[in-house]
Amino acid sequence: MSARVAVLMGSISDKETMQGCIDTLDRFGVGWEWRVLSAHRTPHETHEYISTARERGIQVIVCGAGMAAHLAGAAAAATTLPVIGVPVAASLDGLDALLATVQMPPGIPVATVAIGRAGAKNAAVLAVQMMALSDSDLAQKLEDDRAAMRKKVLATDSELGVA
Ligand code: RP5
Repeated sequence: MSARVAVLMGSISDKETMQGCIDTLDRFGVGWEWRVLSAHRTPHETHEYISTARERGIQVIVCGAGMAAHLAGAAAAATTLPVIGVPVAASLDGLDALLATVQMPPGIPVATVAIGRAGAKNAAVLAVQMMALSDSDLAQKLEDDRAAMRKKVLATDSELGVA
């Protein structure tokens, strides 16, 4: 399966958080590749990877980083592919990463999701939603996923019972 989503993380210490993204992409049957690349520690390699992503068939880029989280912003600056940012809680409960990821200047957006593993999962769902605009199989999988979630919540609701 060829990779359609690139998942980048600023450090191997972000891997546990970003695993949620990978697992969710697997659940939708979407091909991915992941790399450890840092806006600060490997700026040249990051730019090289991002600026050639489109020609390698990548459609969406997900970046997870903590602290002064500039990876998603640096990626967005180097491509016109959509970039989704996952703030990782490496310090200050992830508030530093959230602000660094979300506060992009006009013209260079980063679609920023929730802090941590919930955000990593939602980054994958959002990437699938973007690709589903031109992929009816993925659109159906999204509908099925919503239906499964609804069923699961209603099952737990009925299990609660009454006094
Ligand atoms: C960021 O700094 C990384 O994304 C990571 O969340 C944080 C800490 O990195 P390490 O010191 O654990 O490599 O660049």
